[in-house]
Amino acid sequence: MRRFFIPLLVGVLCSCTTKTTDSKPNFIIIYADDLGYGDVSSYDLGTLQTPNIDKIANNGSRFTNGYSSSATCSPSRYALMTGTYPWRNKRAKILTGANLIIDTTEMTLPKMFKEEGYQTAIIGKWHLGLGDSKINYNKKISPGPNEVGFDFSYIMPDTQDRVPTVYMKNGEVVNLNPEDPIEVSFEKNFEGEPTGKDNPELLSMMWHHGHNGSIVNGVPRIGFMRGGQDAKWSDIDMADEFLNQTKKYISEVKDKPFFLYYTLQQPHVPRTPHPRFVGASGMGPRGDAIVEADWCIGELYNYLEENSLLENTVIIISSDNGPVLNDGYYDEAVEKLGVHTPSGNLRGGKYSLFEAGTRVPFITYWKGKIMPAVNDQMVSQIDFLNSIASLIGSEIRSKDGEDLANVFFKNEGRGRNQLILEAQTKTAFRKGDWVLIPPYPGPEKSINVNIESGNAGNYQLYNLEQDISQQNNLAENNPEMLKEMIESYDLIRNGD
Ligand code: NG6
Ligand code: CA
Repeated sequence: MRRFFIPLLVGVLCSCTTKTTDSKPNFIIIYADDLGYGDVSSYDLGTLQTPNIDKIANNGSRFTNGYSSSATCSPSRYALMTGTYPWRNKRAKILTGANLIIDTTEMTLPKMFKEEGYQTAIIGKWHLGLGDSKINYNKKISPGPNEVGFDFSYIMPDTQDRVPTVYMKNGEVVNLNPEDPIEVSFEKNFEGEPTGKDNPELLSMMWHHGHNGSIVNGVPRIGFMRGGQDAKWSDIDMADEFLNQTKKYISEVKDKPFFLYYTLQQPHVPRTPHPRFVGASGMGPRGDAIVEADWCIGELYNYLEENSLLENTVIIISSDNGPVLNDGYYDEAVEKLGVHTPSGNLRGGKYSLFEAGTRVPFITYWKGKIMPAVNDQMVSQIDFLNSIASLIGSEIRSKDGEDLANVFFKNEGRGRNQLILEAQTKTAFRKGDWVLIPPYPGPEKSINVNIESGNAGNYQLYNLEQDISQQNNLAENNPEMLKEMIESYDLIRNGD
């Protein structure tokens, strides 16, 4: 007996303290910004062509009922990182120069990966806030991505349309000259600095609403900035910069499992495709920026293939929220759209409680492991944490996520039965094929962005199986279903 006991004990101890990482696949989540359900051509709902995403989608699982958690950016990103509904966190709204909205004690996707022996990185847009007091860009800023689980971060702090227009690497502004410190304000301009509002003659892109603060590279931004001249990014080179950073990162870490969160800036405003993509779509800068993003994804795919990493890397592609055309600049997105339909056959778009706010392109790919299929199960980005944890052997589970590892990575089994959807702090509810939108005050359509908000005086109830475009409100004629939906919705919203 004794002879067997000791090796067994050693074996048990080893498995608890040092986790084996040999067989663990790498993970890359490619997260686009404002890419619509109809913007990816494999979905066959629009006319824009995205051949590189299609190649991945057609050889992996292409989800037709895949959701972001919110119809705007920061809340969706918060939910993806934490597996927690954004409406539970009062600070999970669209951020502008805000502090970090993830508690550093909270479990996150990258932290889970780290516990499993992974190396972790974010390259691209962050938009979850930085620091815990007034931000000083001239010093190392903490907490940020590195304090919530990323070993390496190379980020745009908020969005491309907000100051400061600088990259940050591991908490520090890249290329900052200490003799030319950065000052940032979202309240008032710095004396003597031109703005989009007062100096239209300096602009290469005109603002439509908001976006009339400091001018960088001829583009007016949200907020005011002074100094940091050497650190300012080049907008047209941003896609190449993030792509090159991802390749560099992979080349450095590829011998051990890694998680890379590659968060593209496209096609969020300002849309500034590199000149080699200008005119590529025939739809103006928005279409061209999507073609550019598609190219980046193709380049990354090729890089993985060339380095024999494809077989052991799970690739996920999705978007943080639905599409918008005019989001604050005159950039011909509306005029040159032609017959393309960024929202596909769905109603609404970015900011909206209707389906196109949160139902987004949603693709999982794992060469040789995920058999190609179109999957109609309901899934959400909020489920990534639990599902990936389950796949790689972690017991960590989040508050609101479900373990859909079989659905995501095997194309087997059932997805969610119900899901709360969020748009600008308002919530809707999907259960089965039914969607409930509670009454909300406010305009039915935002005049500036020209998107239906989902606000209405009465309850709205839609059946997506019969009416995917949400044209027929069935609330009045289906009092029992309405009651059932309200009860299920209240149970989650009012639960702890
Ligand atoms: C809004 C901006 C919009 C966009 C959005 C964030 C105005 C008028 N509108 O406040 O242009 O930047 O914030 O988009 O300033 S998101 O995809 O990051 O949520
Ligand atoms: Ca977004």
